[in-house]
Amino acid sequence: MEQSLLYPVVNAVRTDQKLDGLWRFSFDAVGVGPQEGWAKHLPKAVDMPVPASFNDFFTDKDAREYTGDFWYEKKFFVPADYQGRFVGLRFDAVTHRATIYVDGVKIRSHEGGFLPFVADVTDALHYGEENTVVVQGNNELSREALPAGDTITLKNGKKMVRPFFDFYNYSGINRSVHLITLPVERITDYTTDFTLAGADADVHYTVTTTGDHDVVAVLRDADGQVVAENTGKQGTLHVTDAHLWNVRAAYLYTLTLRITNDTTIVDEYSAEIGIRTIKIVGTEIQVNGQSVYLKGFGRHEDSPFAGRAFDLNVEKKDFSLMQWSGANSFRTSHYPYDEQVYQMADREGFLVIDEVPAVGFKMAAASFLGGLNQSFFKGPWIKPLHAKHLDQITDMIKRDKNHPSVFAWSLLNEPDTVTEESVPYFKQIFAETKDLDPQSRPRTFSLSEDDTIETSKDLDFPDIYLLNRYPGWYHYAGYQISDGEAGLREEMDKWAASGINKPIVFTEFGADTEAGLHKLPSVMWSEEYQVEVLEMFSRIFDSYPFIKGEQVWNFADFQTVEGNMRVNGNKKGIFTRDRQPKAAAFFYHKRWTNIPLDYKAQK
Ligand code: CKX
Repeated sequence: MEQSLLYPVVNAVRTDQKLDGLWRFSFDAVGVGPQEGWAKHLPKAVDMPVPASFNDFFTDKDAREYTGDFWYEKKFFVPADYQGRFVGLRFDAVTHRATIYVDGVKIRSHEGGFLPFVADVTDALHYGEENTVVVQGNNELSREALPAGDTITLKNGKKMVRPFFDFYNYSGINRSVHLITLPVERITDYTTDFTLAGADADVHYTVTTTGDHDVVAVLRDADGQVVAENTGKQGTLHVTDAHLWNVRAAYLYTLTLRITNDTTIVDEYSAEIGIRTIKIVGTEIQVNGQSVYLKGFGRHEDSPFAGRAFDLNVEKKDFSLMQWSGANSFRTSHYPYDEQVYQMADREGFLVIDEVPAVGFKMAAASFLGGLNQSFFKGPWIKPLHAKHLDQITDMIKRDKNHPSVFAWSLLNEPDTVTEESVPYFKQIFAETKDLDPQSRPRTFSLSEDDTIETSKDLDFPDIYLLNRYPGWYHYAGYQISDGEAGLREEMDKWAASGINKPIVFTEFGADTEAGLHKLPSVMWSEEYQVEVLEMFSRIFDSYPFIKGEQVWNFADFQTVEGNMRVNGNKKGIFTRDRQPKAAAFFYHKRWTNIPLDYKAQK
C-alpha cells in the first residue's frame, strides 16, 4: 500500500514539475540491462513520448507485440534550493511493473499498471545538478497478477502475452511523471464524509500528517467565500444552506488543509470536494436521499497512436459526447483511470463506478481470448493474486475516496462465481475491504452471463448487482434475437420472483458494429442491427422496476488482441475509435435525454 497518493498541487509550499515529453527508450528482450549498467544510462535508445503506450508507434510487429522488460531514461535538473525538502518522483501509472533508479541507484519497485506511486528520491539526488531517472518496466501477464493472463514463449524465442481479458495490453509510462517537492512536515492524506440535516450539512474530515503540529481546515464555496473553519486533525465543518453536489448538477467547495507553526505555513493542501450522500435503499440507488437512474457507458482509456495513455484532449471530447448522449454515469472498466478523469467527472456531475483491474478471473469465459477451461479460483496462483488484488483495491480507494463522482467500487469484472472455490475468495476480499472507505460506498462486481440468480454462489456479497449480458450477440444472435429477448425476460422474471431487494444495473450489453455498414433488413455487424439489439435491451430495462441503470458496452470501439472474434478490435462502441457517432449514438441521445434522473423512483 502506498504511503501518500495525494494528487500533486502547486502552492506556496508544494511544487510539481511534470517530466512529460520525449524520454529515451529501449527494449531488453534478453535481459542484459541490469548487467550492462542500463540503470545508469541506456547505451542505445530511441525517443519515446511520455505519457504514451509504446506499442502503436512501431511499424514492426515484434516491437508492437513486445513482451518483457523495457527501459526509459530522462535527464532532469534539480535546483539547489530543493535541498532540505521531501523530493519525490510521482508516476501516475506505469503498466504493469516498474523499478526506478536515480543516477544508477535503485530507489524502489512497484507493481500495478493503473495506479500511482511515489519514489522518494530525497537522498539520492544531486542538488544543483542534472540527474538521470531510469525506469525498468515490464509488461508480462501472469495468473498471479492483475489483470490476469499468461505470457508464453514462441518457438522463435519471442515472448507474447495471452490476456484473459478483452483489451490490448498497452504498455509503458501511460500517465504523467511528476517531480514533486513537499515540506518535511506535511499532509499525507485526508478523508471526508457528510451528513445532511435539513438545508445544512456537516463535513466530517480527518487528516494525517508526518508531524505534531495541528491542522486548520477551511471550507470555501464556489465563489471563494469561507463557509466553515475548524482546528484539529479531525473535526466537523458545519455548512449552513449547503449547496449539494448532484448528478449532472455538480457544486464543488474547496477544502484547504493547513499546518501552521505560529504564523508560518508549514504545509497546505487544497482540493475540490462535493457534499452529497450515497445510499442503497432496497432496490433504489439514492444520491442525497433521491432515487437516481444510471444512464451511460462502460469505457476504456483507449485511443489511436498513444494507446492507453491519458490524453486530456480525448478525455474532453469523451465528456462532451457523453453529455450530448444524455448519459450521467460510467464505469472505469476495467481498471482505475487517470486521476484527471475523476476531477472532470466531479465537475460535470457524473457518477462513476470505479473498477480495480481484477479482470480475467474466469478462464473459461475468455476462452476465445486464450483462457483455459478450468476453475480459476482452484489455481495455485490464488494466494499471491489475492495479496495483489487487496493491495490494488486499497490503493484505488485511498486514491479516489474523496471524489464526489465515485459512487461505487467494483472489485472484480466477470469473475467465476459458480464454483464453490470462489466463495472463500469473495468472503475474504469483501471482509478485508469493508472498512477502507470512510464514505462506505457500495461495493460490487459485474456478473457474466454464466453467473445468474440460479448459478452464482456469491450473490450475498455485492451491494448492487451489476449484470453483463449478451443475448443478441454471443448467443441468440441475428434472426434468433427474439429468443434472446425471451430468455432475458425469463431471467429477469426469476430475479423478480426472488423478492430481489438490491438494485440491478446492466453494466454491459451490446453488439459489435462496423461503422458505415448499412443493411435493410439488418444483419449482424450493421449499424441497424446494433440499434435493434439496444432497442431490445431498452424494452427489458423499461419493464422491470428493480433495474436501476443501463451502461452500454462500450462508449467507443477499442483495441484488443487480434483473433477470429475481433476485426481490429472490439467494435461494440456507440462511437468509433476516433469518436464519431454510429446510428446507436443517436438512439441513445433520444432515449436518455428523455429519461428523467428519478426514473422508476418509488414515489
Ligand atoms: N465482457 C462474454 C468483458 C469486456 C468485453 C466484452 C465483449 C465481454 C463479454 C463477455 O471486457 O469486451 O466481449 O465485448
